Amino acid sequence: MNAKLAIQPEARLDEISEWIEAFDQVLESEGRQGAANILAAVSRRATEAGIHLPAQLSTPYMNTIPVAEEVPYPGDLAMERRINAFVRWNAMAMVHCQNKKDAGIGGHISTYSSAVTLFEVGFNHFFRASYDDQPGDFIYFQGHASPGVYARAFLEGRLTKEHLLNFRHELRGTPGLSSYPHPWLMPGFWQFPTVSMGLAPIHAIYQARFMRYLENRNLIVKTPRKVWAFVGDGETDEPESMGSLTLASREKLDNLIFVVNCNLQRLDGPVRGNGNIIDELEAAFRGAGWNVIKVIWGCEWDPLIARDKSGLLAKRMGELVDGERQSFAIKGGAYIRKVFFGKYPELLKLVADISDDDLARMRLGGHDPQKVYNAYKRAVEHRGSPTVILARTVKGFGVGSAEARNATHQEKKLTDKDLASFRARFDIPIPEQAAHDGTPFRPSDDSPEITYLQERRRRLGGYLPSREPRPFQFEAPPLESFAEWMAGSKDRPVSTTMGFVSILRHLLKDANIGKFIVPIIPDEARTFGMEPIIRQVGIYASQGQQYEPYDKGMLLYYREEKDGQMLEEGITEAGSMGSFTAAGTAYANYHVPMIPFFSFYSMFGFQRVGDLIWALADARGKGFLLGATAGRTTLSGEGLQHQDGHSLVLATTVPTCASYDPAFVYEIAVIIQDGLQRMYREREDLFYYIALYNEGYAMPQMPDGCREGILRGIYRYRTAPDGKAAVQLFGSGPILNEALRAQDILAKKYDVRADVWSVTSYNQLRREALATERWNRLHPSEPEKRPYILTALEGAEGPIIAATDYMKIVPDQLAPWLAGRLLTLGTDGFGRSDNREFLRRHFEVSAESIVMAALSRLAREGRFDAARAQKAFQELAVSTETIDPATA
Ligand SMILES: Cc1ncc(C[n+]2csc(CCOP(=O)(O)OP(=O)(O)O)c2C)c(N)n1
Ligand SMILES: [Mg+2]
Repeated sequence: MNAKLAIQPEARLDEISEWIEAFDQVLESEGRQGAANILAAVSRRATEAGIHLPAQLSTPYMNTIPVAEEVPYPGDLAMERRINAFVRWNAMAMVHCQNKKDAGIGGHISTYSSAVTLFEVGFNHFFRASYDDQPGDFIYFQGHASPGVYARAFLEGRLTKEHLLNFRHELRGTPGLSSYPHPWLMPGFWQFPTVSMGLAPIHAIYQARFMRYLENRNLIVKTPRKVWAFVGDGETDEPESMGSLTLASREKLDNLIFVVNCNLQRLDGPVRGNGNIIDELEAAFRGAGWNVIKVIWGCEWDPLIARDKSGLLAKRMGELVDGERQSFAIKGGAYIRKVFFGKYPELLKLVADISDDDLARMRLGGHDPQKVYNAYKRAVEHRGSPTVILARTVKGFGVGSAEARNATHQEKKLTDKDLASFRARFDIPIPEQAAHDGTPFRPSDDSPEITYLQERRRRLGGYLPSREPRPFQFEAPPLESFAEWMAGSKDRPVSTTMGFVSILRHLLKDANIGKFIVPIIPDEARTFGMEPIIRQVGIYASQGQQYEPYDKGMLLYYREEKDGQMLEEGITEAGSMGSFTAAGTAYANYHVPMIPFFSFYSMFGFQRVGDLIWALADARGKGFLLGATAGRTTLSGEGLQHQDGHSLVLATTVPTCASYDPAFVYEIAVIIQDGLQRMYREREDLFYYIALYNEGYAMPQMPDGCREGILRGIYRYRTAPDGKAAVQLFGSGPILNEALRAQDILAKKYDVRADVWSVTSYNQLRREALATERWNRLHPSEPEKRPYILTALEGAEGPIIAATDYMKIVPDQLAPWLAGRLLTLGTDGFGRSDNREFLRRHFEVSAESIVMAALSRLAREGRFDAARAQKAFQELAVSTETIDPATA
């Protein structure tokens, strides 16, 4: 019998109570562990008998930690309550004042109002800062709670009143505060950009994993430090929030603590009006192997729960949907009595001696420091898996008429009445004037509150958040050490991907920097020919290799090691970006200059994980992103979803991303060597995107004098065979070969001379030209400067035909400086499954198409016979009447 049984607790009640009694006796005599063992054995027996009980992933709607197991609060509760009141006030005041001054400037009051206790218990008792050589905790703060973090820093004396009064005014000559956590904007303060929902959770998981990686590779010492992530309950709907939970449990990341601020609301309304977000999250996290701690009810509920012998209170707590729970926070004590307790007459008796006002004041768990403290303590002490704390709070807690309302998220200003009630509710001890105006207020340095707060932080090592990059020693390998790749492949066909892999293998052996390199791969190593790297440095496996790989006898066996260097992430580009970001910011967070090289299928890069790349830039991340299998016509066979013709367009949108489209392996060597130098030696905050292709061809020797051109974006690769060129051909990536073939055809068949240029980066050329042009615009009385693109093209005449395996808009970026000379061929439109020859013909980027573009343009300029040009289309079998590939 395999059917699932429907459990009917009412059936055979007598017999069931006998079993329960027997169990109670076992519990008493054997203790909790003994009772658990017996239950597990009975459950096993039931399975053997073919009985399949429904999986039990959620527990009653109660606190996970029973009162009897709580420890007393170690701090001065009354004092901390006053400090909370000050932080609350200032967080509210900074948003309130700014919106009075500058209507519509925005900011959030409600998110932090619900999170105050969650943050403050952490600040006063748990969050460890780094001091001397002691590394601190990492905290991912809920982005919309930033006013609270600023308000605390103000009380700590790290920020001034001027800072608070310039919240969201960053461009006024006085130091302002950025809206949300942005290390780019406040590099000494924020460590982690968190405001794009879902990114903090995934980043925190991969950060905790990367911490273990560094420990297991002996690059940092092992410490009990933690990664805390404060997450909104609405935020858990983002796939990135929940998508990597099993990695955290699989890797036993007990250095990771999620705190989900369960105020049951998101921006528009309830997170699960008709359901129950806490139960849902409990089941998901528990099912994923996390330690779950629910903090639902505050201390005021304890005596009621203790007196409830009928179990009805627990039943009532669990049977509501979240839409109903929201009403209890809004409608006051009489309503709570009538609707919550009144459902069962027995429950009304429980609260008979409690006034309506007191009923309304019964706190939820997330607002009770005692409950929050105990949950944090358990989480910190827990071993073997990550912990999630599901803390029940009220959105807009204390924000007068906005509390728990659907619109509370957007509330920016309080009315006079709300201000007064806010102050009264939290008993905020501030002067009358500040209270009336709603302006920031800080007690004096020697006040008991500030003294207490400073002492707590002193004991925990200092202030948080704090981003403190330190100088580090770094020797980039000199260009000469790449001689092998400068020399060319001696006619052997090699792809730029293969060339890159061999450069990476070389770097991994480098005595100075080899150990800092982190190769990251999302299940694509074989596609890129990276198997030798698996063998060379091993795949990081925190458990080591617990099996004998079947291919152990082979040279390139699948090698996993506890101190393996490569991160084989499986099929998750988002997760790989999590690792890339952790590694690429390790120079600041761990003071170790880790150098990530993340190679991925380019089509599944920028357009899939673009927001994570943006956050990497915000975090001042470094490293190399390698968009392999690049190009809409070079990746043959795969078709529409695989062929990438636009990553370079997206790359140019990220201000700190230097992007390149190299044709030859020596160009890659030059770019990587310079990148290491700039990012790690000169400590520029930028990262690289390099397009890598899988077409093999002979790699030439590096011509003299082209290093600067490679780095700046263009150099003349082959001048016209004899005589002065009438036309200039630009090519990038493998399409450079098409330009070279076109150069031959033009010379031999049509007696037209052309120069061929390798354009390694239209993006970099445009940025430089824009910067130069801006300078010229701002300095009309000074001699004009010339953009590099014009200096490089000095003396090169005639039309310019630019051919690329990317969209036409990539070369077109230079149009403003090329005075109508530019004609672009590119791969706009959806890809197709076919081979390179047919793809290039379809997208009109073949050598023949380049020739025709040149002749056509020369004919229009009256420098080539038009009829002859028209005839040449037939000679070269270039169709003039096919459908435009851009719309095909
Ligand atoms: C990716 C993304 N989408 C949308 C938003 C806009 N947004 C900001 S806060 C918010 C609601 C947050 O709700 P929740 O996570 O429950 O946090 P709470 O404020 O309730 O604590 C939304 C939709 C965002 N910041 N990021
Ligand atoms: Mg919420």
